[in-house]
Amino acid sequence: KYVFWETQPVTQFNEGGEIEEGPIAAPRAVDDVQAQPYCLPDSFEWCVCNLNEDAVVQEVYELLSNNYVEDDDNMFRFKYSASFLKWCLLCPGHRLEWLIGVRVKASRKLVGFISAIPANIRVNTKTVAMVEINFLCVHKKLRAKRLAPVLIKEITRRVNKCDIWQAAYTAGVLLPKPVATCRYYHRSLNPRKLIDVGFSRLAPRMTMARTIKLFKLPGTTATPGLRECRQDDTPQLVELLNAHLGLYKLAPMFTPAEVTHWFQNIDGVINTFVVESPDAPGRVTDMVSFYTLPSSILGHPQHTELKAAYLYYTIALSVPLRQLVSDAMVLAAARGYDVFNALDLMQNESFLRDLKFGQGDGQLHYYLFNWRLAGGCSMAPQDVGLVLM
Ligand code: NHW
Ligand code: EN5
Repeated sequence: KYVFWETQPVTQFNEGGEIEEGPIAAPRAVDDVQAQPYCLPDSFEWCVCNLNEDAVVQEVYELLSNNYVEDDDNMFRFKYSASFLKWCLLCPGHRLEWLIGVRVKASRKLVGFISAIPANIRVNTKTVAMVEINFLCVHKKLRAKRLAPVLIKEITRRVNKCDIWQAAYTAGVLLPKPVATCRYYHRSLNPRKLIDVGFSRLAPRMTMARTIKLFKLPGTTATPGLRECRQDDTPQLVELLNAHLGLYKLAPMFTPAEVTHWFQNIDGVINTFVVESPDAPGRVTDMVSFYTLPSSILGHPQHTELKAAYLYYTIALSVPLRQLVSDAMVLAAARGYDVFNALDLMQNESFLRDLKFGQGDGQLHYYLFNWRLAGGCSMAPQDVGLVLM
């Protein structure tokens, strides 16, 4: 039973019937939103995590490195880098009061976090000013004390104070009620290490030598005109992205400032490549991007970190998507990544098998806060055009 989520404006599991698509809770005025922060247990206090300060980024980085998401068998834990957190959370339109920390009053130790960033998200025909919620984390020693609902209510209040009433978020856990459920797929770049650390296994009747050969990638990319994205590509990318994302039922709408921010090249954070047409110099026809999210390898004597690339947004117009993603993997392999990950959303199913991805044991549920789909229904992974970090 979902004691907290039953009280929230989210689609419940038992819903159905003739309900219309749109907000779940009646619209309210900003002035009617509670002015006071929610109460925390006595020994804790709220803080704003100003990620422009290196010492604060370091505290958030350490909280997440030690307490954030693990796989089902607790073998790996996400280890977002400090520079990744800055890229992700200091995006266009960010508000510092939406980077919420919880500290122990006595020691000032950071023990909780949640973040919101603004995003225009289209659901079917309606584009809604929303926030994306991410990095909800409570220190391991303070689990199951109902702190998470307080963090969620407080960020809801602060976002509502800015006249925003909807949110999108993803989670590996099942909550009321996913708008879509995607699967993770993994493509080995460094099979020996993946097998050594228990991320993958040697297939039956396969030797290590044959496995390494199976996953070997070409030394160079196949697409003529493929190059790193530059800031002056933004106008063309805005057009390409917003047109392409129109194919999906759930997708962001990017402003030029957002395209410049989300599709740049920051070593070890985000990589974006475009195809500049060999026939029409200056004309961008395709793009592929991936972000870097390493995981700590828990309790392994030799290896401590798994270097993973996650496929972000792609647009394939002049070459097959399979070729663009293959080139992205070649570039990732050359940069020393161990594994290349993707979800089965957008048109990704079209290349997963050919490019030797295998299904992972993790799922990713997509959720909307205060927005219901017609009839309380959900959509297929291929209808999802939104990738969150
Ligand atoms: S998903 C990653 C979330 N983080 C982790 O998994 C890190 C490791 N785990 C923890 O830190 C990406 C804790 O286990 C957390 C829960 C903090 C997860 N989302 O405090 P209690 C995101 O960041 C519900 C939502 O006792 P705890 C997205 C749970 O069902 N709810 O548990 C975040 C229960 O409610 P119920 C979650 O283990 C989206 C209640 O929390 C959840 O000490 C947030 C128990 O609380 C999750 N991932 O702390 C929602 N995990 O109804 C945003 C558990 O069952 C909504 N719960 O009684 C929108 C807000 C903005 C709106 C604006 C208009
Ligand atoms: C919100 N933005 O479960 C994020 N990862 O499959 C929060 N499995 O890495 C949401 N268990 O299958 C987080 N190897 C939800 C995901 C949480 C992390 C998670 C899964 C995704 C994962 C790996 C390791 C499993 C270790 C044991 C996995 C098999 C891969 C193999 C590669 C070669 C071909 C066959 C498959």
